[in-house]
Amino acid sequence: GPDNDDQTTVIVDTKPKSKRPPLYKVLLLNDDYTPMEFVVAVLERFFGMNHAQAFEIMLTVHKKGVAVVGVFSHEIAETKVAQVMDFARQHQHPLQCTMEKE
Ligand code: TYC
Repeated sequence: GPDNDDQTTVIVDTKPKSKRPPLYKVLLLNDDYTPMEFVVAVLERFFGMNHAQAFEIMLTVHKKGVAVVGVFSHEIAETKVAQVMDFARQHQHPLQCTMEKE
């Protein structure tokens, strides 16, 4: 056409991009050896839960194998995972904590 002589495809103003940063779920995994009270203490110490909340989430992990314990920015999620893994290692418990993009 007169304004597009070579008939190149022109895309005008696609969806406006709302640049929200991605969020990451922090997951706690069950195992057969970490004491229940240690997991409760982890959830209180690093995830700001009260004792009742922490006990409830610990039982969910114990019964279902895994639970989301929080949702954070990439940097905060990485810090939480590192804190939990360090604390578990210091106490020689095999507790595993991971993160995944929401
Ligand atoms: N399954 C463990 C036990 O019976 C308790 C436990 C709960 C371990 C949650 C890990 O993320 C966990 N002692």
